[in-house]
Amino acid sequence: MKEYFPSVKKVEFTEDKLQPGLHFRHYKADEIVGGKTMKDQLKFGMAWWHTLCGEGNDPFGPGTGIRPWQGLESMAQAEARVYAGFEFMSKMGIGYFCFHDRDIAPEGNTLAESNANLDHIVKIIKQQMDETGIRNLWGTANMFSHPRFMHGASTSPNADVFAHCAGQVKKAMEITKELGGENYVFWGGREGYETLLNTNMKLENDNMARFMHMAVDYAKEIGFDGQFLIEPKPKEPSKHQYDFDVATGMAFLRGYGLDKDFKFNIEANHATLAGHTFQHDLRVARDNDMLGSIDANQGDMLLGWDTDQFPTDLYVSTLCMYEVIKMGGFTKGGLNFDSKVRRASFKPEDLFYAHAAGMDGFAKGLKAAQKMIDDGLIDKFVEDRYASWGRGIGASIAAGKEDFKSLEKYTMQGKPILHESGRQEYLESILNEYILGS
Ligand code: XUL
Ligand code: CO
Repeated sequence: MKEYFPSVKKVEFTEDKLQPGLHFRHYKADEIVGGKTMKDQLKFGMAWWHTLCGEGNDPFGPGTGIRPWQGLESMAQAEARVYAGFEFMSKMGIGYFCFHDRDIAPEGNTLAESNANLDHIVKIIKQQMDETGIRNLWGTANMFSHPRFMHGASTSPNADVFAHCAGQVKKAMEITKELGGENYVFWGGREGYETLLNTNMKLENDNMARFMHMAVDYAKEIGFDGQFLIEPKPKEPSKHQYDFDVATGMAFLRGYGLDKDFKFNIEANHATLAGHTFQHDLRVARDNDMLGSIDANQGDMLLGWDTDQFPTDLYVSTLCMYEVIKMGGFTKGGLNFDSKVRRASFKPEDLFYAHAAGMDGFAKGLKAAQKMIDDGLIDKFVEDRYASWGRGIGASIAAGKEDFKSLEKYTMQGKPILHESGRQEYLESILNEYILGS
């Protein structure tokens, strides 16, 4: 069997954190953290589109990446990517992958031709999955690249586009089921608008909901038991995307009676584009029992777009894993590296270094978050901060026994209001200790 990355051997853990070269410094697949192996806690996934299809092109120039499948004709290239991808994941010890339909097989001239291309590649993927034990975290349909989606996908003003999308998602769900996908993702990159001057927003949202209902019905019909996930993003490529953030997505799902059928796939760089911290969107989803899966990456504070960088910021990975552990860990979800190497990191080995950096960042984050939870110091601080709700007037309000009149009477007694400090700086210094000490 041809080796696609001969310069790289299986990536292993080293005790020596400063040893140069390609190693894991914190990620030890079998180490138990919080009662489970790191591998099971983190459920890392490789994003087919970035790792196997991206070559570093940007609006100012073409790709720079050197990739072992370059120069082949499109179906041969798609096949080579499968073998190379499974070699890559095996060498990295990554247990899952995520894909768009058009990442794994080229689009044909007709839907039927595209579907035939998919069937051919899916067979090879299945065989590689059987051989390696690597699984599918989620599948999705690319309904944003082809020019037919210029006005949107299920929200296009053109009903023929809606029909095309239905056919495309039908097939994408079928192959995700065939590959044992644990989730199916909807990211609506062009489900939004450029100007309200030409947009019937109400109709577009109604249509998007019609589309989601059809997907739910079809999943039932074919017995697909993966979790449906909405991936919010506020903009890019649209000026305004309807699934702006978790709160907006939740209002949409509830308004159209879809909230029992969907959870969220939350991407770090999308949350920050929406003006939130990553942890904020994770918390909103967790508090509503809708945190499904995660697209792990990070943005750049100085740039206003989705840079999809590999996640190396330990504060972010720690607070992310804090939310994941607090929800009881992943069930169907996982951590998909929706991340790409920088354009100047053009060598094939850079793909390995980048994933290792992300995996180490999350391993460290997992350990720090687990320590933070086991110690209970921060949780206790928060609990104490709200202690007034467990006694006296607070307990009475929470039990529904009070109203405006009774509370006015209570306040008229003139009891002084006593505050405690919020101690943010102290808590931040404690967080530092968990990260440094884990
Ligand atoms: C785009 C993005 C997508 C989704 C899947 O910003 O994150 O790759 O994850 O369509
Ligand atoms: Co994503």
